[in-house]
This record gives sequence, structure tokens and C-alpha cells, in this order.
Amino acid sequence: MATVTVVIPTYNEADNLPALAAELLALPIPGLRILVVDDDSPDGTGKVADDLATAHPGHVSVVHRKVREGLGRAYVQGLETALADGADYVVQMDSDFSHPVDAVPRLFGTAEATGAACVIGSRYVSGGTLAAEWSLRRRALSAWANFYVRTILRIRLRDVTAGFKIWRAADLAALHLDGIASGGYSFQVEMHYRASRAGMTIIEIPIHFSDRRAGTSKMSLRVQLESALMPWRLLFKR
Ligand SMILES: Nc1nc2c(ncn2[C@@H]2O[C@H](COP(=O)(O)OP(=O)(O)OP(=O)(O)O)[C@@H](O)[C@H]2O)c(=O)[nH]1
Ligand SMILES: [Mg+2]
Repeated sequence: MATVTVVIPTYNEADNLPALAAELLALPIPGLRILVVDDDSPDGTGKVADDLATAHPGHVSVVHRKVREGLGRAYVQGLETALADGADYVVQMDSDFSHPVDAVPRLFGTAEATGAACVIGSRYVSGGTLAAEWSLRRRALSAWANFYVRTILRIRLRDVTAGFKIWRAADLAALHLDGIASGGYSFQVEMHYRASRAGMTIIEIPIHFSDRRAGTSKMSLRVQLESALMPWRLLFKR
């Protein structure tokens, strides 16, 4: 039986995490594990995660990071921990319900059936949809970011900034996470770039992307600036 570990980075997500964990643990994926990576959230998400780990021994565990260094750094540590703990497949997922829990079995099934290195839950393939609440400005920004990155880096993905995906462990390990340059959200793009440069197969399946359920966005100007510059950094590093 394959082990699937869902890595969930959190910063001030105490109001979302318990319900998200409950929905994930109820999925028809035997032995599914959750690994929360918390950056010492001031709202006590770390304690909430510890309580979940106590309630679900062997199924929920927590990485506590002392300093907030951004989504990318949290993911590097979380993905490396999941690999070291023997996961066969590793899921990346936001903690705010933007990514549909009921699509996790579809990601897993597609990865198993195809042997792809990565299966992305995509907003921008046929059948993918965005939260109705998203303003025109936000839709345009997201579409522009995708076009910008895809064009500069020549990555043949519709949703190149996607944060919801599953990796085959062997392929994920081959990406050498210790060399990742991104601190923030550009981590997602850098990973897709590495995988496609390595000739790995990446598949996109449609999802519905919802607005966050509770809490507030952690997107900052600094994160946006890094995301705008990262494609050029990756291109010239080559
Ligand atoms: N550990 C950690 N997690 C983070 C950090 N920044 C963001 N996250 C998490 O990464 C996920 C995505 O962040 P969001 O704030 O939802 O970003 P967003 O989806 O662009 O913004 P919203 O539309 O408001 O949801 C969430 O689960 C956050 O809690 C960070 O610095 N450290
Ligand atoms: Mg979000």
C-alpha cells in the first residue's frame, strides 16, 4: 500500500486547520498522513496542530519552524521531512480550503495510473474553475502571472503558479530541494521549472479553486516582487 503524505504549510490558519484535517482524514485513502509546517503562527496554529497530532497519532505530525521565512522555505523543510519519513507520494496543499479536498483522491489516482512525476490540480485547463468571488482584477493578475512565467521560462503548463499537486517521491527527491532559491510563493514555479527541465512528466487535471474559508491572505508585496523577478533569476542561472 502506497503512503500518501499531505504537506500543509500554515501561518495563522487556526480557524481552518481542524476542519481541513478532519476532511482529509475522512478521505478513502488508507493510511493518509498529514504533515503541518507551521512558522510559529501568532494565532496559535502550532498548538492546534499539536492537538491534532495527539488526537491522530501516526496520521498527523507537525514541523515547528522558529522563524517565518516564507512559504518556499516551509515547503522545502516539509517536503524533505515527508520524504525522510518514507512517503511514496507527497501532496502540496494550502490550509485555507482554496484547494478541494475531494480532488486529492483524483490526484493520487492519476499519479498511480500514469506514473507521472507530478499531477497538478489546475485552474486553467478545460473544466477548471475559479471562485465566483474573485474580482476581475484578481483574475487578470493571476492570468497575467501565468502568462508571464510561462513565456519567460517556456514551461508548457496552463497553471504554472499552481499550489495544489501530488509528487511521486522518487521524482521529488531527484529535484534536490536543498538548492531551491525561492523563499516565498515563487517556490511553486521554481519546482515546475526544475521538473520540466529534468524532462519529468507533469499532468494537469481540472479543479475548482475556492476563496479562502477563514482568516486572511499572507500574500505580501515582497512575495510579489520575488515572484516577478524569480523567472529571470532562474533563466540566467541556467
Ligand atoms: N509556514 C508558512 N506558511 C505560509 C506562509 N505564507 C503563506 N503560508 C501558507 O500558504 C498557504 C497560501 O497562503 P495564502 O495566504 O492562502 O495565499 P493566497 O492563497 O495567495 O491568498 P488568499 O487568496 O487570501 O488565500 C496558506 O496555507 C498559508 O497559511 C509562510 O510564510 N509560512
Ligand atoms: Mg489562499
